[in-house]
Amino acid sequence: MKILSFDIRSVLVPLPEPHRTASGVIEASPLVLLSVLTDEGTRGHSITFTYTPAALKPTAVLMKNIEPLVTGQALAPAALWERLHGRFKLLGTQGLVGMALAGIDMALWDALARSQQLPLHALLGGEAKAVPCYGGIGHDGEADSARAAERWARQGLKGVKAKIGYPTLAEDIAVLRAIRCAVGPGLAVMADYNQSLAPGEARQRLQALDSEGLQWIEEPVLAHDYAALVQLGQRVRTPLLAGENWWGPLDFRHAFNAGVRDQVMPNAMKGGGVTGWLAISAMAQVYGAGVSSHLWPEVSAQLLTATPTARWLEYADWWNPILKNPLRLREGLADTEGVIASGIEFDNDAARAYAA
Ligand code: SMN
Ligand code: MG
Repeated sequence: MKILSFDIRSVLVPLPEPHRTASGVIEASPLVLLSVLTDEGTRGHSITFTYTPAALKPTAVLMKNIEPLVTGQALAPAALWERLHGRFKLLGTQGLVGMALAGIDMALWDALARSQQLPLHALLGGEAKAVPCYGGIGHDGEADSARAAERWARQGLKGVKAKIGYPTLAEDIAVLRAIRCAVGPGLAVMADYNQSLAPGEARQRLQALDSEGLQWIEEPVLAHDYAALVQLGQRVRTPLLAGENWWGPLDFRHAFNAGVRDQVMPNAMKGGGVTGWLAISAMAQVYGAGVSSHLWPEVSAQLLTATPTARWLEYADWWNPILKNPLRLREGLADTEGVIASGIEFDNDAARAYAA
């Protein structure tokens, strides 16, 4: 089977509610929707979330410019990943190039699984398994964070994750306690600093949070300060988690080399698509590290199902408006039963309505 062409669309999908982060408010998801067509008529789809509208068109243009390197080639995603990454060694495969390559890789794997009418996890050799899901909460203060947590709990999610890193530790604690109060003792509560602390302050704040019963504390310090993360992990009892900002298997290798052991959280796009995820998953398996996902719920549900050390899926409904069949949840677990490929198929009317 050969790859014929790309269909690339850019959309801006408004969020149900603005998501406040330490680096600004996300009001809409800038998404590149890629559909690859094969000479046997099979299509494969992927979503590339560019975080900021400023990166939307450049990412779409990059994908279009990479199309001639892919068309006419056999549908062999892992081999193509290797070849394409080879072609971009001089420029580097982080940032927009990495995002475009990952979007292409995810669409090719989707096409391969769809051509065999298999769920992606089955194509990868996995068997159906229960992956617990949690919902994210923005930098919303005490009352609104608690309300958001309650909504996730009502939907049956098994955990909630709050963005913290308020001006004071007291405010961080107040938000986390309000959330715990809202969801009760049965749900996992996670906290995310989004890289906002210097190592010294991180040590003080995280030691104080050790008695809050958190499932994990995410990205307390700069994502690429692996040494600080590992040192912090030796002084804090709560598990630490990072990985959503690590680019491809090589950044994960650096993290494991630095001593990260307990768990990691790849992002299906920054991690290098499906092919990158498989390398990361294999490393995590060798080191005995748990793997949780960051956004990309549909493809991540499939990937975690095929990941030996899978832990949690980060659920988000932001991209549901442009999907025919968004990821289903059953009692707080990702429901991949009956899903073909990654499950991603675009609602074309919606894609037109949100065209950027
Ligand atoms: C996050 C980052 C970027 C966009 C949304 C959410 C966050 C997370 O770090 O872990 O969910
Ligand atoms: Mg995070």
